[in-house]
This record gives sequence, structure tokens and C-alpha cells, in this order.
Amino acid sequence: MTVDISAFPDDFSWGVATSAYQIEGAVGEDGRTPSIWDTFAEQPGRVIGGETGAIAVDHYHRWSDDVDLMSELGLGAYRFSIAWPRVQPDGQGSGNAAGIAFYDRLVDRLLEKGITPWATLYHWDLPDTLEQSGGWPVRDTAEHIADYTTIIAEALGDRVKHWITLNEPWCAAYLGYASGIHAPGRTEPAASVAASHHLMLGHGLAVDRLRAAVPDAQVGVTLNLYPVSPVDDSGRHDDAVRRIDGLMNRWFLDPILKGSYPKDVLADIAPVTDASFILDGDPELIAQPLDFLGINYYTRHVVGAGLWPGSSDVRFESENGLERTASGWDIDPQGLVDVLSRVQRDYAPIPVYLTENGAAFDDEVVDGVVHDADRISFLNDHLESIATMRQQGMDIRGYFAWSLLDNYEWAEGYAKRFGIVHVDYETQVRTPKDSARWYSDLIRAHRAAILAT
Ligand code: IFM
Repeated sequence: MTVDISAFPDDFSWGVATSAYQIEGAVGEDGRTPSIWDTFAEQPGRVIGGETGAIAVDHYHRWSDDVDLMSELGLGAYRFSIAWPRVQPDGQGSGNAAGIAFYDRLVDRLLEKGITPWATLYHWDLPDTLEQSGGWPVRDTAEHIADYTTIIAEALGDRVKHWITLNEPWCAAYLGYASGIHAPGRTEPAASVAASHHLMLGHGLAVDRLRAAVPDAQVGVTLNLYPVSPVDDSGRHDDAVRRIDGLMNRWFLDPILKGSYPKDVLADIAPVTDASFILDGDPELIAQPLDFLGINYYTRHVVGAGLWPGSSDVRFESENGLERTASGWDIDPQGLVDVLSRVQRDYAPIPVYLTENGAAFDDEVVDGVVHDADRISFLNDHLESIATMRQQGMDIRGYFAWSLLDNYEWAEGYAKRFGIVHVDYETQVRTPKDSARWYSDLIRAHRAAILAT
């Protein structure tokens, strides 16, 4: 372990993250209705191997053992997402007591074990019924997420004090509605931009509802941010860098944290949409004061001249001889320093949590153990980046490894293992990998250092 634990404050949150569709399974139980991911995954050719989240890692039934495992590892915080179609099966109207009861039990057990629950409202599983009415490109969907927020915040808000509205709205909007590689699989660029706006509007409305239902809540949003760099130094790609950075990063950061869309990006998208879905007053609704920004960081984007996220213009390539994960993503801890420095430079002051960071590798259980030295060095090196930024004065308050368990990696099915705990998908047996032990030791060393002072 080379991370300097003295760089992390006593109240630093050490956690792991998951999301509902990726782990829960039980898609037809206790009144849950299909989400867009159930529908999408069942369509031939959408997901590698035709795999779905119907069973996933059966967390809906194994949640209690999973919480025990977190407790054994000494984790301080658990970021999970709520399945909207479990809690409000029609996507509007009344809540579903049986679905809410699952999260009630989970939260109670987490608190019993001294693990702080962090709830994400939306991690991509839109009730399919709302997609049938138009999905995120339709403004009503933003109103619906606000109502769903009230239902779940009133149910859990006496115990859950950390709330994240959206996870990675870029993915929901552009992978879901432009490239179509995620649910609902539409390839309509204009609709994808409208979707991104309504997601952010839904975020703003949800923040309002959370403040009303849980006055002492800490509320934020999670964005997937990337450093964007040119494929070479010729200067020919600088405009591509500006455009991709604009669409992937600033399109979300600016309205949420500064109250307006970047003008250059509005000009870029003018041939695709007139943006008439942005109504007077929307920027104010979106830019609600937040308690923190959640950042998910995985890799850098290397960009050649070209234009639309999700197309081959955005390249995940090792141009600098960097090693890659099993997802083919550059391993680039310096990129995390770059992302954090940018947020610090352009968007401070805002407290930051790393709400996801991790990597897929081809792990194997041999004699009951998983030696994932590659994941340990990934986590170590990215935590070093965070330590560096903290030493430079940045207010980074927590780290959530992605993910607790191997799980359903969306269009990649089950092939990509991101967990610090291995799951045998046949038997559902959980085996903590070496990285889980390493992370646990780090957390315990941090605690011991605090007690010693
Ligand atoms: O598995 C995903 C997660 O759902 C959102 N952030 C990125 C992870 C790895 O691709």
C-alpha cells in the first residue's frame, strides 16, 4: 500500500457503490414492473449473450448477507440505487409498499452495522411505462421523477441523509437515445439532447422535493467526467477536443453548477436541434444549490477529429502506452488529477465525492481465492491521485469503489467483472478478492491512525 492515509480526514467516507438493475434481480417480484433495461435486454442483439438483469446477483434475496459482508470488510458507506419501477410501478401515482419495504430493510440493516446509506434515485432503470409515453425526451418525465422522489424520500428520509439524484445523465441521454447502445436503444440525436435537458430538469425538481421531505439531507448529483485530450499535438484536433469536452463534461457541469448551458455547445448542436425544449426558468430550476458533486472517474478520452459522443470519434485508445482494463479503457490515474483540477479550477467551491472508480479485469477463482493485483494497483494509484488533490487543498470527502460485487455490466452482460468481491453466477457464491482485503486493510489502517492521535 503506497497511499498516504494521512491525506484523508478523519470523517472521510470509505465506501463501495452498486446499482439496482445491476445486482438486484427479482425483476417480477413484489409488484415491480419492467424498466427500460428489462425491455431492452430482451431484444435480440442488444446485450452480449442476450443476458439480462432478471437474476443478476440475486441481491434482492441475499441483501442481508451482502450487508454482513460489507460490515466484515469494515466499509463505512454504501451507495446503492433505488429501482424506480419497484417503488412506483406505474412511473406515476401511488407508491408500492412491498417494493419500498425492501429498501426499508436494507437501510435499517446498514445502520445497525454502522454503514452510512447513500441512495441514488436514478441509475438508468426508467419504468418502461414512462418510455412508452415518450421517455426522457418528454418533459413530463422530469415531473414524474419529482413525484417518485417524494415517495421514496418520505419513506426513507428519516434514516437516509445522503442522496444522489442522477447517476451519469450523459450515459442515460446519449447512450440511451443517440448511440442506442443502452436502453431504450433509440438513435435520435435531437431526442437525446432533449433527454439530457429533461434529466437535468428532473434533477433540479428532485433536489427541491428532497429538501422538502428531508430538510437535513446532503444532496448532490453524480456525473461521469473525463479529461479529453487530442490524439496528437498537431492542433488539428483541438476543436474536436473542445466539442467532446463540451458535450460530455460542460453540458452537464455548467447548467447544474453555473446555471447556464455553454454557448459554444448550443452552437455545435444547432444543426441537430433548436433546443426549444429549454423553457424560460429552466436554468434556475436546474441550478439548485447542492451539498456536493459526485464524480465517477474511469478513464480519459482521446479524441480524433470528429464529432458525436458514442460514435467512433471518441476513442478509448492507449495512445501513450498506458495499460488497459478488460473493458479496453486506458488506466490513467493522472487523468483523475486532471479531472479534479478542472473541477477545482472552474467549478469550486463544491465538496466532491468520488462516487465511482474501479476497473474490470479477467478475474478467476483459484483454490478459493482471487489474486487481482491489477485491481489493487488501480485502486491504489487512483487513491494516490485523490491524496495529491487533497494535499493541494481540494475538498474531497469520500471514495466509493465500483463495485462491491461483480455484476451486470449493461450491454456487456456479465463478462466484465468490476467487483472487489467475485460472484459465481451459477451458484451466487461470493468470494472477496484480494482487492477487497486490501481495501479493508486500508480503511482499518486509516481508522487506527485516527485512534492513535
Ligand atoms: O457499471 C457502470 C455503472 O453502472 C455506471 N458507471 C460506470 C460503471 C462501469 O462501466
